[in-house]
Amino acid sequence: MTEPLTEESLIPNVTYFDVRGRAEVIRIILEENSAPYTERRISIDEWPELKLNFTFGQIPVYEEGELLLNQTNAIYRYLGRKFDMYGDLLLEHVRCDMVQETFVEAQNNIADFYWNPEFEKLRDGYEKDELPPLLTRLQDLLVANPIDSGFWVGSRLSFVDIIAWHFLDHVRPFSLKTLQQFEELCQFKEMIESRPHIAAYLASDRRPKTLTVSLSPFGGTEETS
Ligand SMILES: N[C@@H](CCC(=O)N[C@@H](CS)C(=O)NCC(=O)O)C(=O)O
Repeated sequence: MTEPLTEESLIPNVTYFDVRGRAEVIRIILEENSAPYTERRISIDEWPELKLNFTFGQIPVYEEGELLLNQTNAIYRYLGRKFDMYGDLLLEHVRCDMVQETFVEAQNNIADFYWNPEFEKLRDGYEKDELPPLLTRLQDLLVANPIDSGFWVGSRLSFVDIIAWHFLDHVRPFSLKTLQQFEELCQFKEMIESRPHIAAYLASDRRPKTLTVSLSPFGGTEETS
C-alpha cells in the first residue's frame, strides 16, 4: 500500500550541487512565491557515486509528493504554470515560450564560454565581439513586449523574467561595464532584484556563493560570481 500524501510530503525538494547553476531559477521562483521547500545539495566529490542513483544521471531533480521531474526547462515551465507565472492568454503563453528558448541559447552560449579551457585566451574577444550583439538582441526582445511594462511578457511577472534575470546575473561578474551599456536590461535587472522576497533571498545565506562548480575557469569562485 502506498503511503498517504501528507502536507509535508508535498513540500518540494530540489536536488542540485551547492551552486546557483540550473537550480537558481527554481529556488528564486519558490522564494518569490513564499513556497516552503527543502534542498539536497550534493558536493562534487560525492557526485560520481551518487550519479548512479539518478535515472538520468543528471541534476537538477525536482520532487513534490509523487512527482519527480528532470529537465531544467520542464521544471521551470511546471513552476510557471503552478504559480500562475506563465502570462495571460495564448499570445502571452507563446511569448513566454519564445523568451525561454531565447535564454536557453543565451545561457548555453555564456556557460560554454565560462567552461572553455581556453577561457583566458578568449575572454577579450568574447567581451568585445560576442557579448554586445547578444545583449543587443536580448534588449530588442525585451522592448518588443507590446505592453511596455518592463517585464519580458505582458504586464506582470512571469517565470521567464526569472530566467532572464539569472542570465543577466551571469553577465554581471564577467563584464559589468558591458551590461551597463544596456539601459533597459539594467532597469529590468534592478526591478527583479528589488522585489522584496527576491531581495531577501539574494541577501541570505541560503543563496549558494558561486555560479557554478570550482572546476569551471570562470564562475566557480566567489570572486567570479
Ligand atoms: N538536460 C538536462 C541537463 C542537466 C545537466 O547537464 N546537469 C548537470 C549539472 S548543470 C549535471 O548533472 N552534471 C553532472 C553529470 O552530468 O554527471 C537539464 O536540462 O536538466
